[in-house]
Amino acid sequence: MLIHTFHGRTAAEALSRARDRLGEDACVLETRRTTTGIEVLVAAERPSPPGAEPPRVEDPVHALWAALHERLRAEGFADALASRIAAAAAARVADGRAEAAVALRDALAVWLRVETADPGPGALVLVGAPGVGKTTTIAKIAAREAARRGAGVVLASMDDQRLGGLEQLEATARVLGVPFFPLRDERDLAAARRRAGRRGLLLVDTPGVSRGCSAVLDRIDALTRGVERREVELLLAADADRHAITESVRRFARLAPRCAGLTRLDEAPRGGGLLSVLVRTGLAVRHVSTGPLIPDDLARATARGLAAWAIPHAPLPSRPATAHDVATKEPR
Ligand SMILES: Nc1nc2c(ncn2[C@@H]2O[C@H](COP(=O)(O)OP(=O)(O)OP(=O)(O)O)[C@@H](O)[C@H]2O)c(=O)[nH]1
Ligand SMILES: [Mg+2]
Repeated sequence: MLIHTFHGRTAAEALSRARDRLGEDACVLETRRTTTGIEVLVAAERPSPPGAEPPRVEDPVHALWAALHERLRAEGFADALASRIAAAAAARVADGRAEAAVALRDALAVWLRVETADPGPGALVLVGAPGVGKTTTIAKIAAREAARRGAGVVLASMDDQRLGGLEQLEATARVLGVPFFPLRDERDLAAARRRAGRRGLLLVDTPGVSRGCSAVLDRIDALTRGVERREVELLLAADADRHAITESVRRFARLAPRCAGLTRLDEAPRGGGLLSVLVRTGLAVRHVSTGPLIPDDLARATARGLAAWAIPHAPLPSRPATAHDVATKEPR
């Protein structure tokens, strides 16, 4: 892949030059304002053959839309969303009001929903596919909520199927100095809820629900449905593919998740697939996890932070996300 730079008074003019020279394969990486106009950084798979007829550019804004659309597709965005975002961004980029990545992020952020309310008081139940990061994330949330609230945080786990499932969280609870309850039946749940108190927060870890394993889902639903002020947060792993994420949203829909938590942002090579599913399903995001460390790698989601994570300034090499990139600070 070769990188070229083109100048113009406007981005449309610079891009038109790029298209004349490199043809439709050219992909805009960046637009920058300079003292004399706009500079466009363009990647092309191969140089145009010497003497080749330059391709005609009929509409520079359309050409810009096509380049932005292509770039979003390369970041994993679904076609329909990529079209809309590129359309919203193209006009701003074409007349020099914003550079490409900023215009795309702004256009994407409008479509993303975030849950700004803190969890609780009540019970927060974390659910998700096996290995998505439920136990790690609930431990991070417990550490943060214990620091924020001071008291009234209780950890509980329904994960008695996996060897060591309960012990893992019990050990975390000991370190954090919060009570822990294994949940086998309604009586355990009622006791844990009482311990948290009316204004407290009960955090419930659940076993992973595999595809087609509705018995585990039934058990989670049956046990937690009656608990006062239940909130379900569905964890989605950012490094899973778009179809697996869509299937996971469908699988857990019957628990009526209030919001999603996103894990493994640090491991995902591209973010477009995940965000496309979120936009299509209208799920709001509350927590984002950017690494395995407890309690460090957890933050509250912001639409702009998520957009910046999914549309990096330079698509190659990919840049690992940090909690700082994708989040705001927890409210004190
Ligand atoms: N890189 C990275 N690793 C993570 C993240 N969250 C969790 N992990 C790791 O992923 C692995 C699985 O995490 P768990 O918290 O046990 O996942 P789980 O959903 O509880 O798994 P099951 O209970 O078996 O369904 C562990 O090695 C965690 O350290 C994250 O955001 N980024
Ligand atoms: Mg677990």
